[in-house]
Amino acid sequence: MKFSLIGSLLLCCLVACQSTTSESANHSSTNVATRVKTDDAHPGMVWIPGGTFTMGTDESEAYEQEKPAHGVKLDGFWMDATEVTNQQYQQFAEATGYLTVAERKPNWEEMKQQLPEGTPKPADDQLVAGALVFTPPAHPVATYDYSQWWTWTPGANWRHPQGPGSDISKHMNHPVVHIAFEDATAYCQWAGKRLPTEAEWEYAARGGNEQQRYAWGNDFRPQGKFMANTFQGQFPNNNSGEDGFTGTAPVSSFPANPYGLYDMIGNAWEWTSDWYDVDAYDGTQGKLVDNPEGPERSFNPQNPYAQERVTKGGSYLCALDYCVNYRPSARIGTAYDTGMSHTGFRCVQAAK
Ligand SMILES: [Ca+2]
Ligand SMILES: [Ca+2]
Repeated sequence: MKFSLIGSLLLCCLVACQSTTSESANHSSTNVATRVKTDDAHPGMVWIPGGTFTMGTDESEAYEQEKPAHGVKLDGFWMDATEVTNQQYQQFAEATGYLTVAERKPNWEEMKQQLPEGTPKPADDQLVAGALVFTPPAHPVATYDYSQWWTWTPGANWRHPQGPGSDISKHMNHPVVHIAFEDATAYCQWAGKRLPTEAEWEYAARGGNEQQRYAWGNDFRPQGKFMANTFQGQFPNNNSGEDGFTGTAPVSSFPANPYGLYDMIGNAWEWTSDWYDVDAYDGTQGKLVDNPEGPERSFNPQNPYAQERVTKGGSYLCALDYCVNYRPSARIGTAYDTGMSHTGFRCVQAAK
């Protein structure tokens, strides 16, 4: 068995990146003039001007949970220019003594609320602190079975991303990972900020490029250039690292979008404050929704017991032959209490 029982239980709480959509070709790119605005009162942040945009997509190859495209109106806000880094999270942890979910012994009473009724309690020696680490198999595997590459790893957390024996000392400018929803929320509150809503995140990621497939245009690699840290090769067993990185990359290793935001697409998935409901956009067609804050509850028939929040942007593990979630409209649910080696976040702040 590759997994302990507890790891298998936790995997029940995960949503798979769904199998591939095929890639569109021969699109053209649109250049949008850069309009980065910063100020001294918001260090490390950029201003996202208010406005309206089209959220979601009607693209035939997109996943159903991204449809229909609909109008959204947003107030302006400040947003961290980069994913929160290990260095920044360390400052928070040292200042507050905060322990992330992955650093705490699991609470069975809380866990079982997200599992099918009657799920047996694991042995006490398996209820240990840990997280899910991407562990590529040595050979091709069926891409519907994510237990083939996610390994429950006792001792894995943001300080030890690959488990005991690994550390972040040479990766302080990489995005912090193994961050559960409450870990991200706690950091943002400490910093006087909050998590973005899904609408804010998607609007910011688009950078003013309306309804283009990718955040930077319609070509995945304009002029052959990689625009984000994703996965090249055969997922999950052969990561060629053609873009320069097989794992996370230092933040801002790839070009910023027109608002001055780095790595909205790829590198680490990013938490938003919205509950994940696959039907969240039902009934929105033709409407202009004002500053939406998401649905009232989590709803995902593929993962009916989990309480999921929306994560956005894809990661270094999103591949052309699997997942294709490195698009602004892409959205998946992630169990709020799950830390994974590809999940991080950034914060926003209201205008003031
Ligand atoms: Ca990569
Ligand atoms: Ca990201």
